[in-house]
Amino acid sequence: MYKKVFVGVVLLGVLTTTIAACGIYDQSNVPTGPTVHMAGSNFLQPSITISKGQSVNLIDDVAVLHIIKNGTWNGNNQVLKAESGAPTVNVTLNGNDSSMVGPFNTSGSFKLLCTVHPNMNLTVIVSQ
Ligand SMILES: [Cu+2]
Repeated sequence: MYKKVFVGVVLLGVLTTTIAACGIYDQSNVPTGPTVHMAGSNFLQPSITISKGQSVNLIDDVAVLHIIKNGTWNGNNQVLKAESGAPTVNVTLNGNDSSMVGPFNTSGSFKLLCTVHPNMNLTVIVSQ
C-alpha cells in the first residue's frame, strides 16, 4: 500500500519536473525585445523607440498580406527611400506570422511603410 503511494508521488514529481522543463524551453523560443503589431491595414502604433543595435519584431496578427520596406506614404503616394544608416528592410508577411527587421545600428529616425496599404507607416526611433 505505502509502496504504491510512494511510486505515485515519485511519478508525480517526475511529471511536474518534465512539464516545468517544457515551460522553460518554450519561453526561450519566444523572441524578446521591441515588437510592433499589425492589423488589417495599419500598424497598431505610429512609432517605436528602441536602443541602438536592437531589431524590431513585426507581428501580423491577422490573415492579411503586408509588405514592409524602407520609405513612407506621402498621401496616396509611396516614397521608397532608406535614410542614411538605415538597415535595408524588405519583408513579406503573409498573415498570422512575424518577421524581424534590423538591426538598427545608427541612432536617428527611420521610416518604414507597407506597400500594400496606403498610409500604413511606422517610424523607428533609435535612441543613443
Ligand atoms: Cu499592410
